[in-house]
Amino acid sequence: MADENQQTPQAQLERLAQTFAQETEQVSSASGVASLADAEKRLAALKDLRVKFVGKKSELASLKKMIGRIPAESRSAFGQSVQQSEALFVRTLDDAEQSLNAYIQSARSARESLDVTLPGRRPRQGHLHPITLMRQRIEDIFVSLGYAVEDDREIETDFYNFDALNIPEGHPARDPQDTFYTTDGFALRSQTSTVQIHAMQRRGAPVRMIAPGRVFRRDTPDPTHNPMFYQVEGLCVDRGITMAHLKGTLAEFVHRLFGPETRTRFRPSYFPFTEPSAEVDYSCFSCGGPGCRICKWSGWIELGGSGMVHPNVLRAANIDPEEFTGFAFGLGIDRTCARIYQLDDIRLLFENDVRFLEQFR
Ligand code: 2NL
Repeated sequence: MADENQQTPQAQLERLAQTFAQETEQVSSASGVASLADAEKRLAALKDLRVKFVGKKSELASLKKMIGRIPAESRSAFGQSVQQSEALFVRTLDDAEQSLNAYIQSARSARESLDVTLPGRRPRQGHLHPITLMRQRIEDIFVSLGYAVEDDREIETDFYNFDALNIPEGHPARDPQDTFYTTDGFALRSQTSTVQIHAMQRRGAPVRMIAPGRVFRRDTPDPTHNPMFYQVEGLCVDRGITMAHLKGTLAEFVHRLFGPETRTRFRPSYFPFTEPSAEVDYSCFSCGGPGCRICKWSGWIELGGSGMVHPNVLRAANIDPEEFTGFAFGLGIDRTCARIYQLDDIRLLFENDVRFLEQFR
């Protein structure tokens, strides 16, 4: 400090100019800017330098005040030097600030910029489950034949699951092995006929409807059984309905599903809710008759069960069996699905493995 006080103002100004050059060098060499954060840091440092070198309390400001006390012969030269230094300081600081701001602006816009020519990221698109696709194909056919599509509850009372279907207490089909029961006396529906009983009670006859949906059986899962599966039942009740209507309808159905060359065959059978009853087969969609691996060398594939609605079932739904008759049928959606896609294990449809499912979109 003592040294400094002994310096002449001219020497002091010279030294100040040197210090200024050194300190601004560190922040202003724009080519050395490493990053946006670095540039922002330098800009802040530059503000401090401005206060330090050209601020009101700067050394330069006190040198300016000294001008008046300089001996007259060197006063004007010193005054000019101070002015030149000040102009240099301000210009250097302004230039540095401008180039840092330019750097910051372009770095920010580069960071935020979008290349609109890049290909978009394609969203992974889902697809319908093969059972849903099969159900929709079946629904479309029956809707075009004038049938309504209905659904209803999956948990049922004994009345709808059994009594109304002519399955009285003590009937073997009521075996607790056959379906699932809740602790308060309800049962998971074992066929969608329950939906049709509700619909007949609501709407009366005539009625033409199909009831696709989930049904439950107490089966141990194996390649051809699952305790939960999908079924479609169909029902047509009107005056004068006969077995001929049943055969004609199912023949038309398999024509539309598998092709017009498909034949049907009815075999006598038994169901509590139909009389007479028949199993329905269709000629193999793969070999057309001679036999192949798909139809197990018989030429025929089982479609489902069918028959004329039992008078007791009509009565349970408050329909007079003297006035109305009807036919009904039931077929397994997942079984048909497995056949068409040649799955050797029906459980594959319920494992929700997309690598499997996406083959059938
Ligand atoms: C099968 C057999 C069948 C019915 C379902 C039915 C419905 C009412 C009245 C009478 Cl409301 N019958 N449905 C009739 C015969 C067979 O299903 O093998 N299902 C997979």
